[in-house]
Amino acid sequence: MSEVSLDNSRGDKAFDAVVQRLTVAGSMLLITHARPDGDGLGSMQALACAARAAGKVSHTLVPGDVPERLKLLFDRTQIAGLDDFAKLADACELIVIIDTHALAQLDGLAETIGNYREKIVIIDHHSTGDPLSDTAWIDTSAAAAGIMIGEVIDELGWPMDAPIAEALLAAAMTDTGWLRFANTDGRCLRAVARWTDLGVRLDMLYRKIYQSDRPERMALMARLLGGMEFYFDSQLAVMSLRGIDFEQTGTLRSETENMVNEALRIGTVESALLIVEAEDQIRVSLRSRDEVDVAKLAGQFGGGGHRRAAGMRSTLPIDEIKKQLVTAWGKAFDESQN
Ligand SMILES: [Mn+2]
Repeated sequence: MSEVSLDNSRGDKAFDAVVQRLTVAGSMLLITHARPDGDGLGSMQALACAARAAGKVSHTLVPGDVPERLKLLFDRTQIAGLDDFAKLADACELIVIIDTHALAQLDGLAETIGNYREKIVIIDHHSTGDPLSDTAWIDTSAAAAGIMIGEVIDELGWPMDAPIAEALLAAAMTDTGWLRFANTDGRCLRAVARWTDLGVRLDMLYRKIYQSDRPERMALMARLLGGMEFYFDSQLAVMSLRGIDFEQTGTLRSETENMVNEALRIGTVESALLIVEAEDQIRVSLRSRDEVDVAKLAGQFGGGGHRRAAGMRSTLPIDEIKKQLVTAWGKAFDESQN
């Protein structure tokens, strides 16, 4: 993956170009990343609903499974899968890729998406990715893709109602850890205030997203916390979950979402890693406070993301990738102190 440098300020050429493409398109296919989160799904649903309210045809697609609990939250638009991609991509005038511009995040689409380059528009806030289109608004200062989608909808003058606002709030609130993470800024808070005023109950949204766990997930969490390891004077916390942990607790890989953040409750912890053994590969979530850029760290292993939140995958055995990551983190931390 390469660093894409584009003009990042609001109201710039990239923003205008995206708005222009959306203005003239009569039909669009909206796509977010595989293993979708609240930001990807919320952004996609909000734009899809606003586009339909503006009289346009819009479809949504995820290249892979949608977690069950998020499916319930974002059920206002039917989400297509990989099998429908070619048909929808051929039929639609525009393909909008939201909350990613990395081929590695598009899974089964990585091979074919390049054939549709002329139709593609990117709306993303990640620093790492691939040059999938010439029309790309990539604003790494945006707290969530949902913030950007809200600004696009406003600029287009498309209708904004309470359900659309709720989808955007789900996007912004989950990507900021309910307004706790360092990416929470005035731009985000102003948007959150405006959307809440449209009649969204934030407490109900919180309950739906964060207080609807199954008991099984708590059992998985207990294993995760019990097995937490510390390195470098407890500045690095490493958590791992193996296949057997999921089998014995009756949980799914998708239920580990947000668990990596638990380690940041500890005062000394500068970075946290969650290493998950999936079916055919290892998935790692990385979080950091200030010193270490985990997007760069993940980049050493073919991953990417944001400075303080990143992800990567590996086919190495779990103990080997853990060893390599701990060593790489130590180096990155030392460098950050110079
Ligand atoms: Mn996001």
